[in-house]
Amino acid sequence: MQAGKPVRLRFYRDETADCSERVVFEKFGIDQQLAPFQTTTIEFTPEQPGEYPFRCGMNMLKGLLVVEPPGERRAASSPHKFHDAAPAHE
Ligand SMILES: [Cu+2]
Repeated sequence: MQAGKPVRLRFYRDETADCSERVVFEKFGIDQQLAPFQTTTIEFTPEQPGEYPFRCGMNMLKGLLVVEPPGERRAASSPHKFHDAAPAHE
């Protein structure tokens, strides 16, 4: 993700177990309930670069959202650039 750009995350909860009932992004003040077997969309805009952990309500399931400074990621992650750099093979 890039700082200053809106983020849209879609969580599909593929079970009814209590553990996956909530997703929490503490730094962004998000504590969202996830309905079983449905997709829940979470949107926010990280303004500062950094690493932002997210987790379930019980702190067992975990993930990490990495936010990079504006503009920095573009060159390295461009699918076109990657494609062009690959050797031709036919
Ligand atoms: Cu849990």
